[in-house]
Amino acid sequence: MSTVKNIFEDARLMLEQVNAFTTTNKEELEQFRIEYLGSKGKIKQLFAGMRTVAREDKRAFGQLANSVKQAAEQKVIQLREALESAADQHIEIPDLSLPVDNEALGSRHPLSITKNKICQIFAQIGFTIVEGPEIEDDWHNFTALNTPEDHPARDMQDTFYIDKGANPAMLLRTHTSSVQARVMKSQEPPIRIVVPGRVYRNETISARAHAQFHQVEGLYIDENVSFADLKQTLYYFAQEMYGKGVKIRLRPSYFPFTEPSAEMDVYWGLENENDYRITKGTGWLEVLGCGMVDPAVLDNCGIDSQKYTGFAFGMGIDRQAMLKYQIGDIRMFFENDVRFLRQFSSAF
Ligand code: 2NM
Repeated sequence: MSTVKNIFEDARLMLEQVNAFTTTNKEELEQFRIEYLGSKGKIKQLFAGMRTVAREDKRAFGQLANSVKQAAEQKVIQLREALESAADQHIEIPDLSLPVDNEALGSRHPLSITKNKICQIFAQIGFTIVEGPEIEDDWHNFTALNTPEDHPARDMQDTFYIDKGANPAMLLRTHTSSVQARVMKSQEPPIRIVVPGRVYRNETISARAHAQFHQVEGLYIDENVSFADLKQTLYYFAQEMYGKGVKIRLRPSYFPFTEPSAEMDVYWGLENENDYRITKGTGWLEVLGCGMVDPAVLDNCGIDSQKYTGFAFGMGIDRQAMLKYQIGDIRMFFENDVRFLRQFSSAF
């Protein structure tokens, strides 16, 4: 039989045990409830011990026993709620030993695939790939390239000016030739470069035209570079790009920075209605512009036009990619819709 002192101590110990109890298991909680609060439970026995307590201590003991009972009841309610809310949230501990799902690989953008193909063809015959700023000054974009002050391309309608008041005016480059002007200014011939990149023109956006598009331009300057070199280089390019049997033709044209200037067509064929549409009924498809670099351009950039000659060419990447992949709307390139993007190979 417990002494009075011991029964007080038993109660305090029980309170501590009740407060310290915890579980996330339903069965364990039920066992706890029966053990403490059941009809033959520890708390019932505690109250039964009241008769051994001296009269003057009964009140204090009663309070202590009640606090044990309340603590046990509270504990059962609190743990039951915690269990129910965990069940509501369907908390499941994941199996950390399972292998992870592989993330799907990204795919190369169709413009990048086309750009890389064009650059690789020229790299194979000794051209170096150069890139430069998209925000340019008026001098590198126009003046150096022999574009007169009153040329319509300089018009606000065609060019996005960032600061027309600045001297020189600042703009978004309208072609990548601005980079070629930079290279000519800073390097001695021989120069053999291709410049890929994004360019900007103030166009009304439609399925066929965009205010941003992509170009690859090329430049070759050395002693005795001739139009025959230009023609043979572009023929080699056409064979690599469109197949060994390709037919090309050069038509006279005009650009401020080349003289003479030409446009190159490749023979596409007239086999179906679509061929008629894209070749405007001629069977020929225009793929690039080119020419002998105007001596004034060389002089503007500090290259002796008495000693050196050069050829240059430029082509749009977007239209070539549209033809290659049969994409009917140029805006698809810039929407970053993964349903569009993942149709292209992840290879170069
Ligand atoms: C074209 C057509 C013809 C061209 C000229 C130059 C430079 F900087 F050397 F003067 N770069 N690119 C050029 C020539 C570009 O694109 C249709």
